[in-house]
Amino acid sequence: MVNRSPRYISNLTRDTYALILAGGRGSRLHELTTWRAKPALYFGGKFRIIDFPLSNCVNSGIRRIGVITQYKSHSLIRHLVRGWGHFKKELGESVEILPASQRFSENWYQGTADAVFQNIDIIRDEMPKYVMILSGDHIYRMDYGALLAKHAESKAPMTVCCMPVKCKEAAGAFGVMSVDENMHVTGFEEKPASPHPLPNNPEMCLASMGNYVFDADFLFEQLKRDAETDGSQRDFGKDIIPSIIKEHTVHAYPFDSHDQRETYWRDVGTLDSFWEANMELVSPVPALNLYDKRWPIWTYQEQLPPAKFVWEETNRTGSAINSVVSGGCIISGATLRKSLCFSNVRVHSYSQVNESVLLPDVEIKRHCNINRAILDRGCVIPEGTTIGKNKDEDVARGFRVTDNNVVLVTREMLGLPVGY
Ligand code: ADQ
Ligand code: ADP
Repeated sequence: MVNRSPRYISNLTRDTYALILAGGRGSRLHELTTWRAKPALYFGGKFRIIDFPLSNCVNSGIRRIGVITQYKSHSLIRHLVRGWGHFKKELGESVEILPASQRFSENWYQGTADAVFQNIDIIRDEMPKYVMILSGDHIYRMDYGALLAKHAESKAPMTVCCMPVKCKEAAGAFGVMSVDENMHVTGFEEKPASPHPLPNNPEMCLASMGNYVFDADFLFEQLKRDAETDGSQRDFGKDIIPSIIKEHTVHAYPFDSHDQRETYWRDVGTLDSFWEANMELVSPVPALNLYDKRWPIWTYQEQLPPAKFVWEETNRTGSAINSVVSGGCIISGATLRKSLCFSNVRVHSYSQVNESVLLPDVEIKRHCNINRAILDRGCVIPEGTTIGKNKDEDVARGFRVTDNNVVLVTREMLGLPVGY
């Protein structure tokens, strides 16, 4: 039986520095991440992906956070400054932005371990007992306090968060591990072509979520050792974990969602999975509860007027069915079904929008018919346009159509200037 003092968890979270890795491109999202890093991508009607790990930290009581940025970080940094810049150092809180700035060498961040190594002095200054390394790429709600408690009790110097994933989904996509009966990691392969299945289920394997907890001193030693190892790609999944498990005990922590209805964790690494995860939110009872006041997802809130729905004549309805509509939107004489509108979207009369994700500042002119589309920020769809009905036509117009027939349209594809 574990003996826990009343302040056990709060002492652990206070002793922790969280580092969110937010420098990756997310190349399978194609043009959606041409101008922004994947963690800056919009999600769920008003959030960006990075808001999820950040909110998990705050809701778990971890208030010292560093965000490591590299690739196309402008919109990410702007969001962090506007939405997460209010932490007070004098209260022991901080969200620090750590861009690649060639502090230790002439190189930008190489792998993920190098990105942490190049900030080692900044982390040391915080004097944490534990360092939590989190992927900035995923949508999930997780109580990191429970994870820290398990880490401290296991006495292992490193813990890797994991969850069962279908082998065919994990192949080439996730780090896959094997564990013994004590949940100690006995094997780890980064993105294997044929993942090692679970002993009791040949179709499933144990995937790493890319979230780790380290005893701080142990992490510093391992990063230094890795930096001195020839041939290392300076990556947690490729180098650090496979090498540590040979000599040290590494604990595996199975992820149990904060939301007990389902273990909700989405990678949204492809256009199809991004579209699907957004579509899940417009179902009557989605697996991800964004309305849970005990686990709020915080974000930058622009000051906007309320969403407005305008109905003018008998044959024109301004309505939204099974949809999510954010502030500043005007749906006028148009019908939205199973769709998400981010801030400041305008949909004009006689237009129909079905199963679509409209990012901020999109405008759909009159008499349009939009289906299974992702419209990037600032797209203006000309009057009378039909999207998502004829694949060849969409491709001929320069739109990207996925295998699942989801159509991505960006400002560039419409001939509009980028940098909106
Ligand atoms: P991936 O997510 O494919 O696999 P990677 O591309 O290294 O690995 O990205 C990990 C995180 O680091 C992401 O949040 C990304 O944004 C960020 N990142 C990538 N390169 C970076 C850099 N140079 N500087 C700063 N940040 C960077 C990882 C693990 C797998 C695990 C999956 C779970 O390696 O073992 O299964 O996450 O999704
Ligand atoms: P439509 O293409 O549907 O005719 P409009 O741009 O003319 O679109 O807007 C239709 C309706 O939307 C207006 O009659 C008004 O009720 C509402 N609307 C448009 N802009 C605004 C605004 N700035 N403030 C309040 N309501 C507006």
